[in-house]
Amino acid sequence: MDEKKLETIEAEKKYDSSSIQVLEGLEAVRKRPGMYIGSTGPRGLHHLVWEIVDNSVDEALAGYCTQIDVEISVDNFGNNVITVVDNGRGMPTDIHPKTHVSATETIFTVLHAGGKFDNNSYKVSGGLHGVGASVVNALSQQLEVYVRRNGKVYTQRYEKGHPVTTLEIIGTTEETGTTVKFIPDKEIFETTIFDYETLRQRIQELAFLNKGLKLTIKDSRNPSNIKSGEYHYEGGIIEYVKFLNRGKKPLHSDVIIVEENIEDTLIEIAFQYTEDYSCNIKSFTNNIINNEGGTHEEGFRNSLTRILNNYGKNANIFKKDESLSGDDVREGLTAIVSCKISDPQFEGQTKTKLGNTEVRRIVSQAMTDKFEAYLLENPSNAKMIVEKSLLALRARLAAKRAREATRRKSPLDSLGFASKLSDCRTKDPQLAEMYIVEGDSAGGSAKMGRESYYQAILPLRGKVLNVEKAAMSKALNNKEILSMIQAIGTGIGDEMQIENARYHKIVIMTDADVDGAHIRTLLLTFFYRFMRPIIEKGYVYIAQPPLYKIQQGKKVEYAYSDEELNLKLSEITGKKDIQRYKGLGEMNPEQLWETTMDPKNRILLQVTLNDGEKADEVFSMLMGEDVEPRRKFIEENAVFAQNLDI
Ligand code: 0R9
Repeated sequence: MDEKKLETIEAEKKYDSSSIQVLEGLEAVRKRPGMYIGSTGPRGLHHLVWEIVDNSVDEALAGYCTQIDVEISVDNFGNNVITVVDNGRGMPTDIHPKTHVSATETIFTVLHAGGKFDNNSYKVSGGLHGVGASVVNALSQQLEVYVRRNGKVYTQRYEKGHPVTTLEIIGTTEETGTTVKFIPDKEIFETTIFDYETLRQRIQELAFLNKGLKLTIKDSRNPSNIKSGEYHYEGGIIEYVKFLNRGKKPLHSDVIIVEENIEDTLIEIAFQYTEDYSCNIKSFTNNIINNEGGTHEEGFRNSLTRILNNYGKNANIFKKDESLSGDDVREGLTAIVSCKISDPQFEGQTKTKLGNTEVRRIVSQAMTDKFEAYLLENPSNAKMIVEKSLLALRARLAAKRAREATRRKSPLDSLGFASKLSDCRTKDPQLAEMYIVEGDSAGGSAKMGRESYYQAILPLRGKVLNVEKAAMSKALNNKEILSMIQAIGTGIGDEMQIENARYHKIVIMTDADVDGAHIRTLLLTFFYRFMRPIIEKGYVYIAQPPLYKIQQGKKVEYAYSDEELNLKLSEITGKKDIQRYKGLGEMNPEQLWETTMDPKNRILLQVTLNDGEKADEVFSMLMGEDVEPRRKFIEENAVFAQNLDI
């Protein structure tokens, strides 16, 4: 609540009027929930849990809470119930002099009350998070709080944000802590069913990001299938890096840690090189992931390049004129960059990019202090890291020379070979679409069926690209992948310029079989690793061809899922013919246009960063040495790849 409102309340000195003011605030939340929690879909729903858990994490950061438990259960009416328990000091329960109600009630009924009452110094929530317990309360059909403090147990109950009891004492206890139990309001949310895996993953992430803090999760909704997890990492982000590198071969056994508190900004960086070629940097501010990076990540990247170049020069490892680029020093790198700061500024498309400029310098200073010392103290690891980067540099230069050589030999196009791209006529990227189509025959149908003014077709031959056999580095040298890079027009990696994208829709169209799933995984992994901005901008889509054709006399209908097929069949009486499409090649040009390419009928799934990350994991798994998960992937995708958003 802002200063002005508090003054009005104080002037009126009346409990009733103040509580009316308060409720006005929460009505606004119910009227426009999206403004406070982002959406009323599954994301917004899960956000409620993080609002409550964040308060407990803040108490842990203040040094008073060591354990947080989250449970999903159901009540007698089948509603999902969330319970969050912490063992902190317990929320203050005393009557607040300005609002004339207990601090607990104020926290749950006044918008943004948190900052007014706590000591502020440790509260680090930022971004969409930290809007507080009152928002959760406003959007819950029921909420109960239990406070264990001063030897007593206090409780209060609310409905849709309104208190229905006063804060009362119901018992005694030796313990301290806070419990919040809530049922999201069905009138507000599109769904009120929580996803265990979503909650579990974030809880594990919070455990990695807050070393020493124990977090547990339990899903007791189905008595015959109770799920639970316990996460507690004394090593914090060091263990996070080890976790991300499981299944990869580390180049050096230890995880390098840079930890410093400079100008009230806590910087924690953990990183380790592997024999892999990809780079995985995750950055966080106040426990919230920054998908678009920001000044902390820039500081880290820049200093990594600077420090390794300095070391290589001083140790006489480089041949003359050799200088490592950012891409070179990041090959095979896994890193967590986490900062905790009291006034985070966010920018970028999704407001997930850290903007505080001072952080760049602070991270750079911390890296100089700690990573330079590490290299001097661990000369054999230092040499391995610099030499790995050097290999990347030399491979990059060799590939460039080879490209230039072919270009001179045959002036077919800038890549030195005839691309199979059938381009569209428009040059307006906002209108232009590129279909990446598996197989020459489907490519042919797509070419004939398309609307050539705005649809370009690039056929990729499936066999060539079987990801089981092709490492990402091979994919990079693959002619078809190269023509795809050329067609998109942005370049890749460090040199990528998103504003040069020639299409704002890049549609992956593959068969619904194992090969198709492989190729899709490869392409998504490739985009995720080398052209991430096109995913961030939402330019990448997955086409969804129909699975069935239903013919009754002359009438033809299509079904895109088994459910749809059953529904359509139940509506049809009489003789019908059902064809199950095994590949795009089975459709003629008109059918392909009508079902999969015509904006009027087609279903396109927009790829998110999360999809890219998952594809990257699947890809690593497919490349890995473990046969079992690969067999499972093939089994799951063999019948039909229904789960298109892997
Ligand atoms: C289960 C979810 N837990 C919480 O929401 C929670 C809030 C909270 C808290 C304090 C301690 N534990 C908590 N758990 C706290 C206590 C004190 C000072 N600051 C914070 C204290 O004892 O002095 N609070 C978060 C906001 C507030 N308390 C406050 F505004 F009421 F002070």
